Amino acid sequence: MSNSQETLTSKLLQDAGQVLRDNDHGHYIAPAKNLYPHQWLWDSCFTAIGLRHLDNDRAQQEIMSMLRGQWANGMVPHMIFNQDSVQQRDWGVWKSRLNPNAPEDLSTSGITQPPMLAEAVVKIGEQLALPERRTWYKQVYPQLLAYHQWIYKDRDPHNEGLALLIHPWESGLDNTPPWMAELNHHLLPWWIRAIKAVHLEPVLSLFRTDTRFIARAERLSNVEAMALYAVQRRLRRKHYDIGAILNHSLFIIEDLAFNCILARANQHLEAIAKSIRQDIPEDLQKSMDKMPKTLEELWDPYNRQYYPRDFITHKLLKESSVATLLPLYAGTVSQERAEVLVKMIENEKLFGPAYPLPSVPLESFYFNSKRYWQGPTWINMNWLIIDGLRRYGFKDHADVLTESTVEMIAKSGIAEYYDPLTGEPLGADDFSWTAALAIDLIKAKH
Ligand code: 9WN
Repeated sequence: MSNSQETLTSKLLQDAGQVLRDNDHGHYIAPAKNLYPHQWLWDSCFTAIGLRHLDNDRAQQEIMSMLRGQWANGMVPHMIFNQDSVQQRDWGVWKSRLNPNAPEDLSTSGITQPPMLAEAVVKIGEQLALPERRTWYKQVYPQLLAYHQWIYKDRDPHNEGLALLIHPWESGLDNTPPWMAELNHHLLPWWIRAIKAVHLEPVLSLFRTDTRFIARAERLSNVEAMALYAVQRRLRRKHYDIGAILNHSLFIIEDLAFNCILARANQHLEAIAKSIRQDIPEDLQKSMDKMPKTLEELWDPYNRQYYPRDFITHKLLKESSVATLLPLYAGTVSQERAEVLVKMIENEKLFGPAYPLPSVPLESFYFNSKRYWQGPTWINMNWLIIDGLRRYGFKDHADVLTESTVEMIAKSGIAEYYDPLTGEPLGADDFSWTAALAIDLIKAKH
């Protein structure tokens, strides 16, 4: 590393630490100021993964704080709401207590997010000597186990070995093309169709708060944003009861990103259980064992890539996104398949622009270098894929991507996402998981 690179890296480490301190609400670290005042599930996990290098106790607290929101049925909600009165509007929208499983003493959303918890627990554990690590594992294991049991019980009703999602927010990649294509083709509520038909979309801006903070071109379109709220209201009408939702909703997807993360989370859960000499309950083990085979059902031999699948029709949803590369992180696919994915990363027309990895391949109809999950580069995706590349033995690719990622953040600042063509920062400033994962990419010893 040259002297100037070293200076940039140490400045980035300092800035990243500062962002985490600034976004700290005491018992949890919010994703960013203004736009995201609440606690989000996978944000807290990514944040803890970086925070462990600065303060491992605080990283543990971040996880325990997220687990306060766990429902009686085991679900870990995707958000715990900030209880300040200013934010009441948000939890008023969810009304999670319509469901008897929701906690009494805090307000949460009624859906989940990708299961990054086990990964964060293990990464925190790596910082501890064996006896303390076991104590930590014992502390979280019952809740972690209950969460995985809930995933399979509620979200795999046909015992397929794949989890289904009921809202794009659960995928964490809110307006990702496969979900948006489904939404546009089949599921827009009549009133949004009517507004579209008479070209009145701009009126919808009146109902949005996010675009007060972030340029409109960098967020979801008005139609997408309203459609996602409409889906949320449908879930609320069903009191977030999965039986009722499955009976009525058509918007049910076996999401690729979520299931790849689940595959890896299962491996971590098994390792945690083994280390503290616990047996995974038989039902859960059976479901988890289905994973390598069922993930392979999402492979499309024609386009030679992985896709999400419609739960009801079992049709692959053939719109490509960065999730296509996440089987590398899952670690369950063959070396041969991993090589196909690596070729896509190398391809300049797909995932290889100047500032990779774009959230949508460049040649996709949906690609827009500034629009949220439809083009920009997100650091959590890079982190997951770097981790997968290393485990499949693509060390050089992992090193190159780590370097380009860290350089981009050092040059452009700690943003929510980045333009993959120019490296320009986009979305919220001082974003927690970008800060935390930059720290981890710099500090983690491989
Ligand atoms: C809805 C907090 C979250 C991330 C998601 C990202 C975005 C929320 C939003 O922000 O989603 O959950 O308001 O758009 O898509 O991945 O967890 O950072």
